[in-house]
Amino acid sequence: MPRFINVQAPHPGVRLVTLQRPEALNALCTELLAELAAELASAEADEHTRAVVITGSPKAFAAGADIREMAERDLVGIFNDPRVAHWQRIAAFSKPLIAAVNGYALGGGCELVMCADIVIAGEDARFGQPEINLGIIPGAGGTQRLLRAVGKPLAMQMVLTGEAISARHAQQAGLVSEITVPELAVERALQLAASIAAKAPLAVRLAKEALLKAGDTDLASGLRFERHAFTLLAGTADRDEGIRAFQEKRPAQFKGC
Ligand code: DAK
Repeated sequence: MPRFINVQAPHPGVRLVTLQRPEALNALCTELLAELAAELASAEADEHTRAVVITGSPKAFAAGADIREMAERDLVGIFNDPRVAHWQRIAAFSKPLIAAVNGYALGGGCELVMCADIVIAGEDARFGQPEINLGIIPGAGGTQRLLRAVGKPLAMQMVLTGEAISARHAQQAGLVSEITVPELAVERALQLAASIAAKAPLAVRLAKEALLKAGDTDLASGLRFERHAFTLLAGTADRDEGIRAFQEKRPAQFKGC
């Protein structure tokens, strides 16, 4: 049984993962990260899981890496840090990952948000990379993904000052897709996850892969990938079903083949 996460299945095809370490504002200790990485690996392997929502508590999505744990690691400890592998597994999750964020999303918490594909924020959420206040820099992709998400000036401002930004600012900057009242962030994220879960799984998978390509390759290579992915989907039964359902004016029943 995981200790620091709770997993529910509120809709068919949807898993809701809640970080549960309230005494430390969901600080991402190694054990929590290991549980999260294992849960995503299980969701990855389960063909019935089509989307995952990750959330925290009303006060904190996650307040970053566990600073107490970090204090115990010297250079060699950081060199052999088991968290690196957990983060890599989390970032490599191939199914849609939706973050529902309330309260603090700081340091590793903000980096976890940036591993998500869609971000719903309660209007009280705060996003920041305060590592500079500890004499370090972001270590789970914060310098790379933040710059790609919000552009150079704001990424520099956040990383160099450590100052957090509001949900509204994060949305304007491109870090957040939608804002809700805090009580509805999870519900809205689940609604989107349920909608995605009803789509053709192979199309969803290739759409995510193609969109992610846009962030890390040149335009010509990205367009080539899109073309190949588009062509591949022409051979699926779900594409035939989608087109037929449109013509017959009924909802499509996708099967994942
Ligand atoms: N780690 C451990 N405990 C934390 C914590 C954290 N990040 N954040 C909060 N807590 C604990 C507090 O110590 C306190 O515990 P007690 O004293 O009650 O035992 C409890 O949670 C409640 O916190 P506060 O009393 O401080 O609550 P406040 O409302 O006053 O303040 C706050 C909330 C979020 C503003 C404040 O707690 C805060 O500033 N927290 C630290 C935020 C922070 O600096 N985060 C960045 C950490 S560095 C890597 C991957 C990732 C990373 C690095 C490497 N590799 C793979 C190599 C990431 C690094 C980071 O995230």
